[in-house]
Amino acid sequence: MNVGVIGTGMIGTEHVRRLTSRVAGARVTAVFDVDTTRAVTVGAIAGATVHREAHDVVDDPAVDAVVIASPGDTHADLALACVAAGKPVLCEKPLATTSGAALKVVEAEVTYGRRLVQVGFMRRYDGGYRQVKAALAGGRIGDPLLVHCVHRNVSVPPTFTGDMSLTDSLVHEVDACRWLLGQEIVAATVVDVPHSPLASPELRDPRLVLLETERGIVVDAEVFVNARYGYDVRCEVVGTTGTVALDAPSTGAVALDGGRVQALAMDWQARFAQAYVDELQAWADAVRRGTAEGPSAWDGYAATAVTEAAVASRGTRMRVDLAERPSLYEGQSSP
Ligand code: ISE
Repeated sequence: MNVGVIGTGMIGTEHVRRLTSRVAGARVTAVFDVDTTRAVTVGAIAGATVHREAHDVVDDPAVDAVVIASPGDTHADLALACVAAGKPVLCEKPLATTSGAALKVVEAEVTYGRRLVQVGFMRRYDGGYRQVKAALAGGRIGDPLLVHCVHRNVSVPPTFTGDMSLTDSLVHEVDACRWLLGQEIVAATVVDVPHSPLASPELRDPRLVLLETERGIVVDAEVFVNARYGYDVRCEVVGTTGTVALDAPSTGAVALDGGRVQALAMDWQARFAQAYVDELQAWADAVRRGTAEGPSAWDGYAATAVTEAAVASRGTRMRVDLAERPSLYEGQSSP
């Protein structure tokens, strides 16, 4: 399967490396980036053709499937182009920056008649999250009542502005909770907390967000993108008879000088390294079988609708009014 990769920044470069050396049955044959020098360097990893425009990757007759890893505000347009060309696409999150734009992708796919879009919610492929999901599915903790989520980044680049802690970071908690609980989120409230002096005031960092599901489960999600000490993602589901908590991949514990230290990943590439490989492998396998099975365009739309409500919240409870879910997405909670 020949893959075209649009966007060769941090995540795009890693996807090219993974598709080249870790994923079976796929190879990267075309790339594009607004920074041509970067595209040439990354393209050389795979011996790929470097295109002059993003859309040229989609239109390249030798490209069977596309990975979109360009900035978020370009995603919806490119995903629509892939659907119009009938090409399967793995689109990094968020699917779109507005719920209206995400819904257009859903509608285009419904018109096309079968799923072509997978959204890059890689946590669904993480071993720890899968254990939590299995414990819930097996009824091990009874009925879920509430969920505690923590999402802490060491720091963010200067390009990370304003509401991106909701649209780019919280969006993972939103998808993880929808998937774990098998329910839509119907309301979001951002609670004001004191801001870290180490973060730009524009960021309002950290943030505490309350999410409510359609059956009344409440999620409290802390997003702190300048936590400094490490990349720390936590999730604990509290049920009627027990709780289940996410384990991070083991890094070993070093006992030294009267203490015991457990290393943390310093960024998501390290923390979710295996999840990214498994996500790409599952995507490639599904595409080669002529199916699409991972997080769908509907999941991308629903998550964007929730983060949009969170952005609008500023202390007030905002309802999330979703469109009606098309039958194309019924029964989809994979992987
Ligand atoms: C980033 O874009 C990601 O997707 C990471 O998984 C997330 O942890 C980080 O907060 C985002 O900025």
